[in-house]
Amino acid sequence: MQIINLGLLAHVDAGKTTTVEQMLFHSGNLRTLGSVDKGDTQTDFLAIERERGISVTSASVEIDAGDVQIRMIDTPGHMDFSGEVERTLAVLDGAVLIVSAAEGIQSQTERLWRALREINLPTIIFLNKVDRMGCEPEAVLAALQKEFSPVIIPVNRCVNAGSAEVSVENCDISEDGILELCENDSALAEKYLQNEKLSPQEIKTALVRQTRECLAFPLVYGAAAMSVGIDAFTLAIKAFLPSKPLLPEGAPVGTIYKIEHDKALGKIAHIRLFEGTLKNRDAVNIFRPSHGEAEQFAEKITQIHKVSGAKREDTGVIRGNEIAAVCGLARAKVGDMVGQAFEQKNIRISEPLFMVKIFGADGKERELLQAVSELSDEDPLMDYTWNADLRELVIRVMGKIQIEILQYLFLERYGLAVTFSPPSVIYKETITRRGIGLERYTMPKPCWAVVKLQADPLPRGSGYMYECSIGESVLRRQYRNHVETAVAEALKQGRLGWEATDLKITLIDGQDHKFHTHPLDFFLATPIAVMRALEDAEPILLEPLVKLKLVADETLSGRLIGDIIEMRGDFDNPVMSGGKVEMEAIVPVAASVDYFVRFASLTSGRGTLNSDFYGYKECPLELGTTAARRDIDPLDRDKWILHKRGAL
Ligand SMILES: Nc1nc2c(ncn2[C@@H]2O[C@H](COP(=O)(O)OP(=O)(O)OP(=O)(O)O)[C@@H](O)[C@H]2O)c(=O)[nH]1
Ligand SMILES: [Mg+2]
Repeated sequence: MQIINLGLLAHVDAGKTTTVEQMLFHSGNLRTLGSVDKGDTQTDFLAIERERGISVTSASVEIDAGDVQIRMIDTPGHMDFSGEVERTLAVLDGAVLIVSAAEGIQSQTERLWRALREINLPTIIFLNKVDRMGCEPEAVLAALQKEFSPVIIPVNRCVNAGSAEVSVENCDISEDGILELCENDSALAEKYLQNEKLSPQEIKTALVRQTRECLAFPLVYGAAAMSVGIDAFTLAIKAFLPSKPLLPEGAPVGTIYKIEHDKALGKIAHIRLFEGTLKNRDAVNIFRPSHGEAEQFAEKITQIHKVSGAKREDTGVIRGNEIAAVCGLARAKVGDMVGQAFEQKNIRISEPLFMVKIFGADGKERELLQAVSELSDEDPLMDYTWNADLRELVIRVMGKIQIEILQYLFLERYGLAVTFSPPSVIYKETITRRGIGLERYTMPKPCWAVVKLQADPLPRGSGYMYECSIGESVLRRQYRNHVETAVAEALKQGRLGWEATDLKITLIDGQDHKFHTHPLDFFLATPIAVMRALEDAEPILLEPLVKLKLVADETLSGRLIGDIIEMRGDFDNPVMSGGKVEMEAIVPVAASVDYFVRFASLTSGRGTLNSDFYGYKECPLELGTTAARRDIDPLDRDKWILHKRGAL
């Protein structure tokens, strides 16, 4: 038996959920066809998804397609739930990028394409909604070939596109397509140049090979809601994407990509196994990536379910290359590795740029914290801080839709009627020159931890790096690990109150004491050294920027330029054509939060505005915001030491 674990990715409303439903139906795996508009599909099974007609979490179903089992993971398309997509990417053998023939390439389509190319995942494109009046499938294909890759090659064609009578038929690969394939295959090119005719089989073989090597991308036209192109699509998945064998035995190696909480079953971890098997009652080692050495602990499996939409079947076993829901892993988190630690590539599609305070759970703080901790196990990007003194809970979020969904979840799942403060922007901070931080924690005895750190600035977007330049003879390995862990933790709140990034910290000296060092002394001393190094290195604010793409009536160009300047933005030369102006601008998130509403009213709803996270850039202190320290400042040294020693 062969398996393909396949992700369906697209911008919001492109038709992912509809396509999965149709595939289930066409393959005979579903008796009655559901629809998003009626709210009865297999993969949008949460009440909120059915009510609102959008997917909020990823959901998977299995399709028996003859000799291949296709596990399809339907992902949410709204940018606010990009984290859910990121996590799914880690467990796929192939991907389908759905593009709507009516709306064309959207910012989210671009982000997803970039992510797919970065992790080198074989990809098919499904060009959906070819029935929509006024759609131009050929123009969207041309745009895809221009923006994404010239080796996007249609394997079928539409008849009567743009009408309810649309149908698709198989076709040979075009001359242009063959030429593109030849670009990547010199043997094929040679044969073609010598005027030998290439057989359809040879061309197909080349396309299969190049798809699997991520050099070519087959494209299928269809209209999922009209049941058009579904069989061609299923055939393309089987023909072009790589499948994996079912591995019935061996030591397990896998990844947890999704966590759910069920009232009856407790925590449920969705696992993709790459190798080996797991069974009921197995004890399994879980590894958590962290700075320093991976954390490790053992858990016992209580149940294993095969999942299809909302349905679960108790199978008691998961085999290599399968995906299943595993119960009993009480401490598991998304991103944990199962069986053994291995190198995992993390992809960031989007990041939470806002934070909000949660109100309204007076007297129910314990329940609120429990709820937030469960929700953040499910979505690690939504981390939270609880300030016990101010009794204030702050979470990080992607955007407004996520806040609405969270509000619903708090009420529905936990009976908590909460409200949120307006979102405020998450800044970061970095340093502008080399800084040194030394802490000698040798009094009051018993204690002994000396830590000397060096902080160096790195280019924008590099993130955080750590190096240890001292060996065993200077400081024992155990303590060097403590320093590394504590540095990463301390950098979450720099001197301006924000996460410190784009810098490198090097441990350049240290000392422990054979008798006096208490096992946790380095956790106490390191944050002080970190803060001193940051202070010495002259911290500055970084603010998040977005790239806006604006298209509006030509007569509005002056107004748009005025708006961008007012938002402290930079813009490229506006391009005028056909009575429209098209412009790209980079603007601070803080200044542009409400711009979507203003733009819609300025253009009377006839303009289009796309925004995409661009990165962080230096920002003068007076234009940004510093954040209050959420706990005791390590540079308030006496208080910090007392606090850390548990005396406060
Ligand atoms: N005309 C037309 N409408 C379609 C087609 N496919 C889907 N739709 C409609 O488009 C809307 C969105 O479809 P979904 O399947 O929910 O899209 P999605 O990509 O899963 O959306 P999210 O999960 O919210 O990102 C629904 O109203 C569908 O009925 C199609 O081929 N033609
Ligand atoms: Mg959906």
